Amino acid sequence: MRINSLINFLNNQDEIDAAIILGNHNRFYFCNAQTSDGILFVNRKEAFLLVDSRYITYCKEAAKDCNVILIQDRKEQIRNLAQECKAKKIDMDISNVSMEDFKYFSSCLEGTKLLDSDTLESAIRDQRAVKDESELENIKASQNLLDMGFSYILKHIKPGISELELAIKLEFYLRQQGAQKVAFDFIVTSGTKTALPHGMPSDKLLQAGDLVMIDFGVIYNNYCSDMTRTVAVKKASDKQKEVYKLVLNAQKLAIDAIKPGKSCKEIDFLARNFLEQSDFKGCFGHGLGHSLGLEVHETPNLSSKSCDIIKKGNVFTVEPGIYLKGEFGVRIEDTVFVTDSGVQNITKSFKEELLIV
Ligand SMILES: [Mn+2]
Repeated sequence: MRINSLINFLNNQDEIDAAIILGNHNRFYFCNAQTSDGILFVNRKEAFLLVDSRYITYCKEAAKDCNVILIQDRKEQIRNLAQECKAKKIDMDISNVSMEDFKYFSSCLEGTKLLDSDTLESAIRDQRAVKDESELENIKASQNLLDMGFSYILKHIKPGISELELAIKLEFYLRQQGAQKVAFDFIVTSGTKTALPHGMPSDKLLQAGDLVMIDFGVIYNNYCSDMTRTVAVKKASDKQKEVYKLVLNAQKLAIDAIKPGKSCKEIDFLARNFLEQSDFKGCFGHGLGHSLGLEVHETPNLSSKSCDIIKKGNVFTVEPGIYLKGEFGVRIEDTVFVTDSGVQNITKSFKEELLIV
């Protein structure tokens, strides 16, 4: 019944008579059909999903709460839908839409203005930020695969294996366990490369004394997961252990403070300020975390620039790090669900101290 929320939205807007949604994730979110192409047209009464012959049979079965229509003359069909509901202004969801698409849709309409305001997008973003029970279950199942993957890959971390081989082994295992695909290119780095927050795996071989940073995520049942662990190969220095402990404490400080009503900004500040007060000032450059769901990066973000207030049903990654150029880096990333009074941490992999494997 998610379409109803769009219909209600339109009925509460004086300036918008209908909406066009092109982005794959938003389209899927509202009509439950997974296609790489299609148009969702919603007016104040009902919704129409326009798809081509590749998807028509599937969508007639899978799509919920909308009229599924075969695309024949796209231009004419869009114009007719706008005219039938006497729309003067149509707002287009421009997230994931090119300028070219926007111009094309504008040219389809006669006597109807196509808007590119942020009103529709922000309403959709706000709705998607609050996950329902089934979404939480899917994210948990997706994260569960990562916890299995981490246990699996620990067995393969040893001197002489390359970063790339570890990344490939991990991906292959996760696919075997049922992941639809990876949510992003895995980050598997070692030694001084761990000081790059988003380094890419190479044929570099692991050595005793290296830290290994593994940041990975998959899509399961259309929902993303994302986690990071940093471990040591065979031995760890006191400095590596100290930095690990600091990052872990910064993460715990933030996780313990997350609850409905707090601002995203203040959670970011808690972890950031804690690390700034340490001997490793200025070594944490990126945001503390992001939301995830159908996409691996969704809003709200736990960042110093965010103006969002935390709500029950939000999902956040919490991923502080310390990066020491030319030496090593440590990042620890968990995913938490916001409950009535705090959070539920769904990342179960061990993190209490720097693992030496
Ligand atoms: Mn992340």
